[in-house]
Amino acid sequence: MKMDGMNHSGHDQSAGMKMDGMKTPNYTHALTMEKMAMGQDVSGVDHSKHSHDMSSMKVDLDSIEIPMDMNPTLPQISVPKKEGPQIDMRATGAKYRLDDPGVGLRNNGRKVLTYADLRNLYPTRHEPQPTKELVLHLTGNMERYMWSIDGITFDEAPPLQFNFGERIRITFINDTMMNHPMHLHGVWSELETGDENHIPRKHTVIVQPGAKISYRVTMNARGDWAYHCHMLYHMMGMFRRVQIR
Ligand SMILES: [Cu+2]
Repeated sequence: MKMDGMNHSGHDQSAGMKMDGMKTPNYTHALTMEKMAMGQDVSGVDHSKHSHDMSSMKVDLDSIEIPMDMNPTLPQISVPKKEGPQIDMRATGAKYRLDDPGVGLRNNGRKVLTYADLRNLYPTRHEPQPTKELVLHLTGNMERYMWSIDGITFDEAPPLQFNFGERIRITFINDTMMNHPMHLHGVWSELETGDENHIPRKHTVIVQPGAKISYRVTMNARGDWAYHCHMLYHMMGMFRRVQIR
């Protein structure tokens, strides 16, 4: 079976997971913060022409960007994991690659929009920082076309349980060579793009092969919710029940 135009037969695993020199998003806000700390103007207004106009003292709030810590130290939620033939590869050194257009769309001469370009039109709501992190590995065996999360399929997995109102950071590491659009029902997935002030709120978040992605969730909807990959053929394994109590 051939998928996504990739030839999976007999591929070298290390070569297969090699990143093509991709980098994490370039954040300009650190520099912006530095300038502001030094008392420099960051609003882009030329104050020299109207230095007596008090309105020019106004700081453009939109330009104040708070650096986002992409590797915060948070207590980890422990989840069961299983090794075995259901996992045929691991993404060692998975990185945030939000600016990567993805397989087949890189360096093709066109501007390709990526998650790094996604910006909420409205300022981020004032939500507390997450208190815990849930790290999940998207796992599989390409040859056997088996899919799982942390090596465990839906029928074997205990539900993921959260307390109502909890603020959680979820990080996915995609150990496979396919994209997995992960959908957590019932609550918003607030994607970490690097821009702390305009965090996009999503339902489904695509996790690219060999990549890492993080988002924040406020568990503010009581009930049992589906959490799954949106690829129909992956869903049986890449599925979890989420319980918010
Ligand atoms: Cu999938």
